[in-house]
Amino acid sequence: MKELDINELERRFQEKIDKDIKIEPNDWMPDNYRQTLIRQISQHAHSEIVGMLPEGNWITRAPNLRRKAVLLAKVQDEAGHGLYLYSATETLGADREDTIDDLHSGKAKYSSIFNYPTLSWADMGAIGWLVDGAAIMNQVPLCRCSYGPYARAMVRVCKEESFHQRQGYEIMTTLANGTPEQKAMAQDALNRFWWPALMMFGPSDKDSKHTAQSMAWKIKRQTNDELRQQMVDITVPQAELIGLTVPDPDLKWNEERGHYDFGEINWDEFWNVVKGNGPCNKERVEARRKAKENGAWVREAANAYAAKQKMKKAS
Ligand code: FAQ
Repeated sequence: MKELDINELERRFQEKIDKDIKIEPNDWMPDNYRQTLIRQISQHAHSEIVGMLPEGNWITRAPNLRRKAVLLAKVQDEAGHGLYLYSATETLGADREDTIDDLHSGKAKYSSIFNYPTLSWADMGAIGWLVDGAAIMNQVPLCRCSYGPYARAMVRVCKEESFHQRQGYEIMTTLANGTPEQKAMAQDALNRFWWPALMMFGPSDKDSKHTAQSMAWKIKRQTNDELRQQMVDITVPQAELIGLTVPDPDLKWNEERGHYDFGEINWDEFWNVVKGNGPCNKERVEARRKAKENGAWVREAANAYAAKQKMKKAS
């Protein structure tokens, strides 16, 4: 194709983006747009799947049948989110097995938050409230992402995340209104998950290498810092309402800005976890590798069955 043609294709593509017309799988798109989406959506899919592990750890230890049933449903929802997202990645021409292999080899990232351990039942509350809360904050704008399949997947995902957030906050509310020991457990979970939840939004805008281009393409609709600020503004009053204290001595309402000021994130900790050196990184990737190994017989049986069906049809 001539240089001029590519320029024209790019011009038309950007015009669609500017007019808020969705880009669909068979539409022409610049290679970098495709690669950016494959990177973000596959990492998002990995996050959903790895994100099942910290909570999966508590299904057998839920305090009663109702809590167990709800947690089981929530963890299954995360599996569903992972599957929609892997499918969305496939619409861009990526091979699902390759993207999963990238997770297992450490080449692909997944959200830093899932590299922290879940030490008590209250962590199920903190994850639902804060982690799903942060996920919703980040994903509601993604429902307006310029790439159709990702935007549409996000609509359903956000509805389910909203139920997850409420169940987490309900656990925290129950514990915070319980015995002093239960309240202390809830506070301890908030203390451990607050900062990692704020880190989920990614590096500060000045250090975010992808934001400017992703905003121009309307993949991202808000910057990492804007979303983080919204999370703080919405969550602090929720903590106050149930009598818990956000572990940030610099947290203060700023009347002039109409926002909370908050302390500096420990970016060394963030990058350390992103690079694979968090408390549970190795354990998480190992669990996913083992799951793939242990499921090999299912894939083989399914392939054998599919081949047999094909032969039957052909004969
Ligand atoms: N952890 O230039 P930016 C959930 C990487 S789903 C690890 O700002 P971008 C549901 C980033 O990939 C949670 N790595 O990048 C659930 C990039 O590296 P690369 C996941 C991170 O893409 C709840 C580099 O740093 N949600 O929780 C993180 O513009 C409960 C530079 O960063 C999504 O994936 C991080 N926190 O913005 C499940 C949402 N932050 O790729 C179970 C979709 C940044 O060049 C239980 N993704 N990095 O090697 C996004 O919105 C964006 O990709 C951001 C990062 C905002 C995560």
